[in-house]
Amino acid sequence: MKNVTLYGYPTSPYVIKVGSFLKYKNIPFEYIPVNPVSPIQIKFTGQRQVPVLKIDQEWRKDSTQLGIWLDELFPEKPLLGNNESDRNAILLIDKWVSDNLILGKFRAAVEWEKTWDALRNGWLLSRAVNNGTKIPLFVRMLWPFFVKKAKFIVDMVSHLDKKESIASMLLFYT
Ligand SMILES: N[C@@H](CCC(=O)N[C@@H](CS)C(=O)NCC(=O)O)C(=O)O
Repeated sequence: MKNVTLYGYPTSPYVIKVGSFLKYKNIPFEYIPVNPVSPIQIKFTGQRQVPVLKIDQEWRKDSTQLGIWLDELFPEKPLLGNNESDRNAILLIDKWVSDNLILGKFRAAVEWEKTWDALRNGWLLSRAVNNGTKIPLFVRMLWPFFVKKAKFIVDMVSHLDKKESIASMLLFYT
């Protein structure tokens, strides 16, 4: 039996994606919440990006690559289907989820259309983070502003095609 550990910020959709892969494949794993303010739990990786998946002594990152890795190590219940054409279709859907669906949510956190909704969402996220790893109350209060300014989110959103409205991007993400 392999030792599987998933490390991630409690609010990361990419972490939830990999957690879903593991659950779908019935692979027992330990989840270690990572503190986004000071990610000491993944210090051993020398970087800050989650999800990080550790299987026995090896660790890797990037949700799509992690799905491919899981299928290689645990071929039961393949995530990528049973033939080339299924695999290509599934990878296309996965790319849409990663690049559009998830990024639509990130975009709403950066481009506040309704201030109170954005604040409320930010505070809800801070509660989820605090449930995993404790963060000070004043940091929780400021969380919507940290998310709005978070470099990796701002960078990802800056590459988005803005022709589609946020409302339309989020239609499928409620
Ligand atoms: N392409 C990556 C994206 C992962 C990602 O952007 N993770 C965010 C959390 S949602 C992160 O760790 N950001 C912190 C950073 O990159 O410094 C994946 O699919 O896993």
